[in-house]
Amino acid sequence: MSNPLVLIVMGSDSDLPTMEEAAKILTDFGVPFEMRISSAHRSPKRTAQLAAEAADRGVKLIIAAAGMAAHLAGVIAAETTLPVIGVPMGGGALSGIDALYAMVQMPGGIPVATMAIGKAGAKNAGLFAVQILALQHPDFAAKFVAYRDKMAAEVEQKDAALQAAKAH
Ligand code: RP5
Repeated sequence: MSNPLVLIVMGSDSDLPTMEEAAKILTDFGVPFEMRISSAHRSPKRTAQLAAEAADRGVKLIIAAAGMAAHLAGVIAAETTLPVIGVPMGGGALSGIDALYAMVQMPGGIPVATMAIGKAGAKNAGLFAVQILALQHPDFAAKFVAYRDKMAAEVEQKDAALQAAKAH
């Protein structure tokens, strides 16, 4: 995509199935985004360059996903003044707790808005990105309100189905 508002960077192609959850949300809301694979450890120079150039390309925020010793979001945050949303990947010997701790424990001065581990975090990263963009894009704001209303209606429907099943 030539003019992405959101840049999704992940440390490995093994993160892609999880990060598709963020991509799905951005696609549903009509947010232009770009997905890249770049590692804080395996390709540090390219990662730094991606982050440093993002703002000049029109990107408004970056979603960074990594597992294990997950430095990607912090490294990216250090190279840009754009807001960075971090998604710790599950898996590995410590099931994502390692990535969560690495990502969430940023030293004061360089924030990373860290989401939950895995697919829920990836989905919420997409939604959080929409919320930030909605501050300046009324169309995204309207879609976000509709999304929330739909979610609430679905819960009510599920409750109604439960009550109906119990009545039999
Ligand atoms: C991290 O190491 C990646 O973000 C990935 O979650 C994890 C494992 O990478 P692979 O060995 O599967 O490429 O840098």
